[in-house]
This record gives sequence, structure tokens and C-alpha cells, in this order.
Amino acid sequence: MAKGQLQRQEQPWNILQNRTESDTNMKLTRSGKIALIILVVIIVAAAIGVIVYFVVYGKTPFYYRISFKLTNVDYDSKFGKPYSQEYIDLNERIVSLMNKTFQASKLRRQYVISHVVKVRQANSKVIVEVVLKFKSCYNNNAAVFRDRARNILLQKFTGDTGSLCIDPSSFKLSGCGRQTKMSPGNKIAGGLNSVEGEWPWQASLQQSNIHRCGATLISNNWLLTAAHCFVNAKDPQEWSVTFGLLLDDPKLKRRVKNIIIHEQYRYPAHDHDIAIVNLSKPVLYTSTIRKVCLPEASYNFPPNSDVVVTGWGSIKTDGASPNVLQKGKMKIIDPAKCNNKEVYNGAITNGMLCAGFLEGKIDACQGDSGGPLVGSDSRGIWFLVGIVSWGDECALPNKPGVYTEVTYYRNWIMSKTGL
Ligand code: 4AZ
Repeated sequence: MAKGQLQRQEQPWNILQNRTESDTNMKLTRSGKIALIILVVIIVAAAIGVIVYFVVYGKTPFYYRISFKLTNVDYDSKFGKPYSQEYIDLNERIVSLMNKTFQASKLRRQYVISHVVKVRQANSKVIVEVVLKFKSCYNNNAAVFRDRARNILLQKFTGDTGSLCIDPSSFKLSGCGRQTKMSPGNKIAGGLNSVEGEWPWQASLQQSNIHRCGATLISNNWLLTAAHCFVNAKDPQEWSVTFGLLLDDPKLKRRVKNIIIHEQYRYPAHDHDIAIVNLSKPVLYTSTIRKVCLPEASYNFPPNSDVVVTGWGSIKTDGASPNVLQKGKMKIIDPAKCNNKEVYNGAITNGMLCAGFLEGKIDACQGDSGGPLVGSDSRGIWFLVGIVSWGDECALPNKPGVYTEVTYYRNWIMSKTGL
């Protein structure tokens, strides 16, 4: 045992003694090689890391919400519980159909996953709402993606859908009314600054490049606004539309191709204060330019519902106009109350609605006309409730803002735009 220890101690000493200068160089070269290998390994690992990062995280996700009716699945109250076996089984069948559909399509490399988010009753059958997730390196082609996804699904739904029978005419790919940014609080007359992407459907309607009215994007080439914006200027060539938070630095500008004013609008009466603007070229949807949802004609926004009005109108009666889009949170006012003697004394007719507060404080004002009054559903999807139309000055007690009621004109909008 002791001998062995001694031998082991002697051996390295002997080796060192016998080393020449070239041996020392050899040793340096060897450690140099090791250092070089380590360096190469680090560089390769870093490069792989960067590639993986861009493959996994460098892609922009797109989410689309679709819905369709299943004609061979009877509604079961257990579909209302996302952890019930019935829901899990239905989810699995639908996800499997979506996976098969997209994996055999041109979007197979961008498709990520689907998930059933809601099962609703429709007569005795069901309507399912599904969220589809895609990823792409290009973040500005959401609209192209949506059109492709829509076509792929429509083709599938009109062909072989396996064990699920789908009514192709019930298929919807919505994609409206989604904010991309939100900011807290409330300020318009008594409003607050908004942030970019918060109200992506808001547009500024400009005459000779000067802001005149608000307008709301309802598709990639149609906007809704107020008829009274065009009282003295009906020529589309005088008008342009800008999008984005700031008036002095818009994200996008478009010329106007056509203006459709309600046939029964007669200035200075406030009835039928609605007009449609057709853009010269469609907009490409981005995270800051999107359409709002239009409610069904039958939809009712009851008194006291929360709504928000937005615009670049003056901060107070005859006051200055802001550069940053303003928002004002308010409530829908019962039309009977709004027609009281001390309020508007019967001037609120069918097709108009009142919103704000009878105490005053928060209101639309000059320059907000034509802009949106919106309300959100339980999923946070925003619908166009009204169009800023008129009012007695701004934010006065008992003089709330009066809006054109969008549901009342829903069929007229449909007849002009097909939307
Ligand atoms: C306007 O002149 C205007 N307070 C718009 C809205 C209201 C008043 C005036 C509502 O464009």
C-alpha cells in the first residue's frame, strides 16, 4: 500500500523532469485546442439558441374565433360545463377535425392548435365556438391568413366532415371588435387619453386634411359616420380618412371613393343621421387598425348598460381639440327619461338613443360627430351601439349626447354594404 503511494508520487516527477521545450509547446497547443473546442461549442450552442428562439418565439401568433352549427349533436346541458365528459368528448372530436383539416392544408406549417371555448344551444342542436391558433414570421398579414383559413374551413365544411355534420351556412369567422391594448380609467368632454390599439376601429374623417368628424371601420373598406358631416360637402374627392391614435401622426390614410347618405336625412332635422363611406382602397388589418362588430338588428342594449364614446372632438363646448384620441365611459339612458320635459322634451325619435349622465360631466362634443359609441359583451368583444349625432352643447346637466341607434339602421347598412 505504502509502496504504491510512493510510486504514484514518483511517476509525475519523472515525467516532468524528462520534458523538453517542445513538450511544453505541445501542452499549450493541447489546452489551446481544448479552449478552441469549448469556444466552438459555445458559439454553436448560442447559434442554436438564437435559431430556436426565433422559431419558437420569433413568430407572431394569430387567434381566430370561429363558430358553426352541428346538426347531428343534440344539445345537452352538460355541454355548459367545460370539465364534463360530454364537453371533453365533443372538444376532442372537433379539435381532431380541425387538426386534420389544417394539417392537410396550405396552412399546415402555421397551424398550431384549436380549442372549443363555448357550446351554445341552437334549437335542439348546438353551435360551437372554437379558437384557432396560428403562428407566422410575418406579423402584418392577419387578414390574408384569415381569408385562407376561412376558405380552407368552408371547403372542408361543404365536403367530408367525418362523424360531425356541419351546417356550412352557419359558419362564421368573426375577428371584429377586439382591442389590442387597453388603458385604465375614463376622460371627450370629461374624457381620458386612449392608447394605440385600444379603439382600432376609430377613424378621423377629414375635409381637405382637416379633422371634421369621427367614423367607424365596419369592414376593410366601409365606415359608418353621421349624415350631417356632409351637409355642405358631398364630393368624395374633398374627403380622406385617417387611422391611428394621433391626428398629427396617423398610422394610415385613405382617400374616399363614395359617400352614401341616408335617403331620408334632411338637414337640419336630426332623424336618419347616418352615412356610409367607401374607401378608395381597402385597409390591411393590423394590431392598431381593425373593424368593430355590428350588432344584429334584434339586439337590445338596455338602459344603464356601460358604453364608451371615443373621438377627437373638443374637450368642452367651443373648447380646443385634442391630438390624442379621447374616450369617455358612460351609460345608456332610458329613452323615456331622455324625452322628459326637462331633458329633450320628446325630441328623441325612433332610431335615436341617449347616452351619458343626466348630471352632465362626460359627453361627446363638437368634432366627435359620426364617431362610435361602443359596448362590449361578456367576452370583451366590442359592438357599435351608436353614432355621435347631436346634443345641446356638451356635458350640461339634463342634456346628454344623442346618438343614431345602429340596430335601428342595421338592415339599411346591410342593403348598402352587404355586411
Ligand atoms: C357636434 O356639434 C356635437 N353633446 C356632437 C355631440 C354633442 C353636441 C354637439 C353632444 O358635433
